[in-house]
Amino acid sequence: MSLGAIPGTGPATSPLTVIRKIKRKTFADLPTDRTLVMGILNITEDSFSDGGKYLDSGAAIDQGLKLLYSGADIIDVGGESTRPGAAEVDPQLERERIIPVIQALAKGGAVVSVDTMHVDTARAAIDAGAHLINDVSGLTYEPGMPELIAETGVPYVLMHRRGTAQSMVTEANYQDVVTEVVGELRQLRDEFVAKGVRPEQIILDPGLGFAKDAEHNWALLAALGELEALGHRVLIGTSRKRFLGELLREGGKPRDVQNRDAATAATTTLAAANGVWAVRVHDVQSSRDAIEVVKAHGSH
Ligand code: PMM
Repeated sequence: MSLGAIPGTGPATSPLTVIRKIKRKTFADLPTDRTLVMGILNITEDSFSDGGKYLDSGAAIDQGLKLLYSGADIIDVGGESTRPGAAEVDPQLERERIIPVIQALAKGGAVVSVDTMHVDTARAAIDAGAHLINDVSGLTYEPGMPELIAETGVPYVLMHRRGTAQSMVTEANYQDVVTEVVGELRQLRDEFVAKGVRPEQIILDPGLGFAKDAEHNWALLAALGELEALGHRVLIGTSRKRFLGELLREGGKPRDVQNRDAATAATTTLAAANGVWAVRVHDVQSSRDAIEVVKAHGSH
């Protein structure tokens, strides 16, 4: 889809005119009567599902608009892969990848979230129009991040992860994964609040797949209420992840990454039925549909 294809704009309208005509959205405009869908836009070389597809800004903006028009409430833009073993991306390169895309999508009427662990990138993203910061650094967050979030007042996803992309596979050791993840998130939350972040800015995420194996992920999914009991919005990311591929093994091998969307939508159903605030997914429509089903069911 090109920018000129935004509904109601007519074929002769230039993309820039189109963008100027669209009302910018704010975080407060997001629906509050159902679970939200955050569409994933990775501008990276090596993300496990969409790596290498959107390195060109035009392709990334087109994909962001596609996500938006298939029903995404939020577009999560990332310039650094978080997969286990992924090489770190220079924050300058990360910014070059994501800033033009954030600017275009925010102008185009999207609520934009930015998947970054870097304070300088988070600041540049907010200046470019991003509405929330999605930080997967977990227990290894950068100094200065709480202060930035307190100063700007933007919503902030505090995700659980032990170790770095290099070390997290070996750090998936828990006696009681639910108690430990909830306890570590509570501790992180307290650190952010002590530095001036308002509790309502904080969105908690158990970080499925980040220093967690399949059993850990299933245990956390079965105990979402314990996380919600901390009193914050909850976000989860299951989309196309390895634990779904392992569940659906075929011919002795995990199900292919591109063929895990039905399973992802099933986890969205579980999340929505448990009152989760938002799900982070690659395929937006199947999760939006699942949420509508849960909403209709709940209204009878
Ligand atoms: N998962 C990935 C990346 N970012 N952010 C949050 N908040 N939660 C997640 O579970 C999460 C994330 C990895 O998936 P990707 O490589 O498909 O983006």
